[in-house]
Formats: sequence, structure tokens, C-alpha cells
Amino acid sequence: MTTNQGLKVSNDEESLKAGVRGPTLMEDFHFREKITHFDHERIPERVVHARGYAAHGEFELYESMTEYTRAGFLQKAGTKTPVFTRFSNVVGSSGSSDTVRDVRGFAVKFYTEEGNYDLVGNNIPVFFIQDALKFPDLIHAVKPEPHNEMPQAASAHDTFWDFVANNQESAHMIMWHMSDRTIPKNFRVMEGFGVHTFRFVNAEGVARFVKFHWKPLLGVHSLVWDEAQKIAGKDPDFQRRDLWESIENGDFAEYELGVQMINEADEFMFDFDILDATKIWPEEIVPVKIIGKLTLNRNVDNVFAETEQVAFHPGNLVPGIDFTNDPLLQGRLFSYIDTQLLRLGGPNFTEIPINRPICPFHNNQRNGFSRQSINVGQVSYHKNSLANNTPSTSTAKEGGFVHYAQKVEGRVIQARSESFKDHFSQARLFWNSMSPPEKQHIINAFSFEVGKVNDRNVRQQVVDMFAHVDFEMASIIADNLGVNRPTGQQSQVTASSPALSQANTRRVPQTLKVAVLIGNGFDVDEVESVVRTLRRYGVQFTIVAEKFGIIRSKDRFKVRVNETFLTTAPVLFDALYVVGGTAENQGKFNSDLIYFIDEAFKHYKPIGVATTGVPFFDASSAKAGPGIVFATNNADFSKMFVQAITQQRFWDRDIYQ
Ligand code: HDD
Repeated sequence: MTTNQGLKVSNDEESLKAGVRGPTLMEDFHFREKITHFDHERIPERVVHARGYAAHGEFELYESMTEYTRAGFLQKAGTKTPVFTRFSNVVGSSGSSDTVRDVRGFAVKFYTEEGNYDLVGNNIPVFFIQDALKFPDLIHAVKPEPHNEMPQAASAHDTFWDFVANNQESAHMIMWHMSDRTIPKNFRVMEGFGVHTFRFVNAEGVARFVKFHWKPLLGVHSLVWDEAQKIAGKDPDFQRRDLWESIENGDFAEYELGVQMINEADEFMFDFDILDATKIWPEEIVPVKIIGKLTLNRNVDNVFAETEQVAFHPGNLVPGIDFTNDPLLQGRLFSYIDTQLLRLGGPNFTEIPINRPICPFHNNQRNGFSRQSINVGQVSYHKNSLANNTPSTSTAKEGGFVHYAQKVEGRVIQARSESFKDHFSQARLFWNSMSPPEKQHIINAFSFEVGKVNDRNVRQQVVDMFAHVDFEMASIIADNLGVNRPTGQQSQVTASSPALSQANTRRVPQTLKVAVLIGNGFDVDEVESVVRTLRRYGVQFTIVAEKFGIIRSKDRFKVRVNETFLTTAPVLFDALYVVGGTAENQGKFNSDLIYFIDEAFKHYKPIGVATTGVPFFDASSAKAGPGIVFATNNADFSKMFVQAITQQRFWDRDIYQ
């Protein structure tokens, strides 16, 4: 151990004192250096997206995109680009909980040979507002209320819903916000979207409008609300733990990159404005072309140095990708560098290792707090003759970034385009696209969130607003909230977009987690064969019992316990395998095990019941039906159980029977 000056330290236990019971001395430089550094350990958390978690990985291109863009990392199939991806919650403080109802950030930094390219997106394809000028209002409304700093990490309060009702451009985003998308199960099973319309520009200078999508290979899956709330207490780190452990286990998070493209000539062909960030381009109208894969395969070494200090900026582009006039995007281009200057203490944050490009970089920027580079030589200006006019600029051919020569005209004006004024058609398209259980979840979410609003007038305004999306939905919510049923007209849109529903997503058994609830006296042959099948399908299992140590089968076969009924919880698993044991397991064992069954049943999860597990299942409030698989007299049990696990939720289960 040394001081920061490199001096070897002889004592790190006692400060320097005048006598063993005397006062500490000012000359104890080691004490002062250590405490001073500690006092300065915190930096301001991000004003939004404060709670985040990140991993390293790579992006591999499937096919050349030369026809559409000259971006170097999108030219040759097979090209691999290192990336750093940070997922985040928008509203909560950095110490809040993972599973709250919130939009998730999905920010990817590509370290390309042509410089860093940042795709700073979310897990929802649209946004609350259309113009960045309104961002501080949105965030003030959704953050904890200023007079009492409550509630933490939640949108279920008066100011947020007052904002919504009085800023109706939020309608489409709110439908997504009330859907299962804002309670994703973990980062590995959520989509990502660049949200804005960007431009691809090819080597000939031909541009196309483009939207970016990340599609998880494991499909899109969510928690149920009761589960999300309980996990927030049982394991506030649930989603970061999942990412960390999956990567440690070699189960890398994988997402395909898709692009939707529209020719410049077709800009006005749609019944929405393609520059409006509150609109999607339905995939059925503009197909998503899959062009590559992101694999997150390495955890960070140090969360502060990497995850906390990473600085994203939608303005970090490479040649071949450019902006559009989306007014939300334009505003973001100012905000991100500005916020990093405060958060990271000056203009040299680009020199922090996680932010540094991997390609060489040279310019005449100098000095500032915490400068790392030692720039040599006399010259720090352009143009010059003393240094042979270096660093020199590059033409487009040499790789220089040349802004797309977009034609602009018009008057200087503070106004919203008429084409941005339809707030309800796509909100209704989203509603039309939901499956019946998804619709019910949206109604439940509205009833919960607006039910937390104290002001009756705000409740009424919200109900009246969402009657424009669906009259019946708003009426049910009104009844739940105890306000008047709405009057007014719902949108006439009848179209739907199947791609928006999670009911149509991919389902695979790999990496799903099963709790094996077990006690002494189990049947080893039966359990072994099930466990073998789970392994074969990549399903993970945890042995859960009343106490740590060893559990013994009927014929004294031993199993080591991984978790106890106390240290884990049913909400932390995707499925249960109820093994139970002999009758000697009574009292607390029985009631704990039955609690696990009741919870999993209520959360629509698969439950496999071993022969010895039947009495426990019978004693619970769960009933045989969808997703409940019994081993008794069932030669195909293991297979049927894995099928049920793969299905993940059984929405047709009647949990109120
Ligand atoms: Fe933002 C952070 C995504 C609109 C201003 N934003 C931030 C992060 C993500 C997004 C993922 C966290 C990055 C990280 O992990 O470090 N933001 C979005 C998306 C938006 C959006 C998808 C709309 C389509 N943001 C938006 C607007 C503004 C900002 C309109 C301001 C005018 N966002 C910021 C910020 C943050 C930020 C204040 C806080 C911390 C940071 O930038 O680095 O500048």
C-alpha cells in the first residue's frame, strides 16, 4: 500500500496522535489524503437515468449495408465492433429499485474505427413529448414531488398525471407506460429502440430515413405488477443481478439490430409525421430488416469507473449516419454534453478510459480540469505552418464527417407542425394490438397509478383523456377510480400491429429459473430425471429448502441446499418444481412451501408437482389447470414441465377461483 504519491504506508489502522490517548495531528498526511479522497467520492447522479447497469460486448454485422450507409462498421458482413451498453431506469435515484414501473434506457456505445457512435435509446419506441423544450417539465412532473420528495421511482402520483392530462401528446407513450413493457422481467428480454428518425447516407450521398430496433433473442417478457412490487423489496437489484450472473455463467445477453428505412421521396406518404417521436412506423407497413447482433459478454471491472462515468451523447455519430429535424432529437443534441460537463466535472470527460475512442484522435482542444493527455509541441491552433498544418482535416473520401446537405426553408417561428397534432390514432393502434390479458394489465395499471392520485379533478381529466383511445377502457377505469364515466369520442382507428403484442413473442426455455422446493424423504429417481431434463434444455434450477445444508431422499441420497425459504422468494423464479418430502416435514416447512405455491399460482407461473409434492399442492389455494403439471402417473412429466416452463405464463388460469 502506498499514498497517492507512491510513498509506502506503514500503518493504515491508527491515525497519528500526540500520545496513545492524545489528539490526532494535522501532520498525518496519510490520514488527510485518505479522508479527503473519501469525502469527494461522490459525483452528481444523472438527472435522469440515474440507476443503471452496464456490460461490455460486441456487435457483429450480418450483411453489408453499403447500399444504404457508408458507416465503416456497417460495410462488411462479419465485422465486429466493441460496444459498451448501459441499461437504466429513468425516474428513480441511483439507489432505488430495479423493478419499478418505468421506461428503461438502452444506450449503446460502439467503439468504431471511425470514432465512437452512440445509439442512446429506450425500451419503448416512442416518447412522452414532441419538443425537447418540454423535457424539464416532463421530468419535474414525474420525479418525486418537490415539497415532500415522494414517491421515489414511481409515476403514480398527482404531478405526473396532471402533466399527462394537460400535455396530451403523451397519450401514445402513456399507453406503453401502462403496459407490461415498463415492467420488463430483465434487461435480456426487452427490446430497445433508437426512438428518433435518423438518416443513413451512402457513399453516393443518397439518404434514407432510418429507425433502429434491438430485438432480444430470448423474446420480450415482463413481470406481473404484484410480482414487480414484491421483488422491489425482496431483491432491489433483481435486473442488474440477472445481467451480471448471466454473463458470469456464459449466458450472454443477445439482441439483433434491425433497421426500418424509408426513402427520402416517401417522407409524406404516411398518415403520421415520420419526424414525430410520439409515433412508430408500424412494422407491418415498414418492415424491420435485421442486420446484425449485439452480444453482451463481459461484466465491468468497476461500476464507478465504467458504468457511472460512461457519457453517452446522441450527437456522437460516424460518417454515414446523420440526424433529422425531429425537434426532440435536436434538443437532445444540446443536453447530453451539457450534463456531462456538470456530472463529470469539466470538458475532459472524453479522456476517461470508458469514453475514449479506440481509434486515434487529434485536435487543438487543450487544458481544463483533469486533463490526461500530454500534448507536445508549440502549436495548438488551426491553420498553421509551424506544425505543417497538423492536425489536418479530412475530406469525405478520406473519412471526414460531412453533414448531410439537407435542404431547409421556412420562417423562424415557435410553433408545432399541424402534422404533429394527432395524439390518439397510434395510442389506439397500440390498444387494438394488445391481447386480452395485456388489455387487462393496462386497465389495472391505470387503476393503480391514477388511484394514487389524490386530486379528483386530475383523475377525471385522465379518464376523459383516455376515452379518446378507448371509451370502454376509460369507463372501466372511471368506475375503479370512483369518478364520472367519460364523455367524448374514441379514435376511429381499427388497425392493429401484431408486432406490438408480447403475446406474439419468442419463447425459449434457456436460462429460465426454477425453484426446486424440497424436503427430506423425496424420491431420488423422479427428481434426478427431471433435473436432467431441465439441464438438457438449459433451464436453471435452485435447490430451496427450509435450512441450508443437506437434504436426504427416502434412500438417503444427499442433495446440497442452495437457498432457504427465508433467503429467497417465489417471485424471484420463473417456475416451481414442488417436490416436498415425507410427512415428517411439518408446520413451518409446509406453510412456507404452500406460500411459494400460492404466489407462483397467482403470478400465472408454471408449477410442476412431484409425486411427493401432491399433498402440499392440495393444501395450497392453487388448483389444477393451465400450467400445472403433475408427475403422478405421467411418463412424460419432464417434457411437459419444460414445455410449461417455456410458455412462462398461463394467462387463461383463473386465479380467483
Ligand atoms: Fe435522455 C440520459 C434516452 C430524451 C436529456 N437519455 C439518457 C439515457 C438514456 C436516454 C438511455 C441514459 C444514458 C446512460 O446510460 O448514461 N432520452 C433518451 C431517449 C429520449 C431522451 C430515448 C427520447 C427519445 N433526454 C431526452 C431529452 C433530453 C434528454 C428530450 C433533454 C432535452 N438524457 C438527457 C440528459 C441525460 C439523459 C439530461 C442524463 C444523464 C445523461 O444525459 O448522460 O442529458
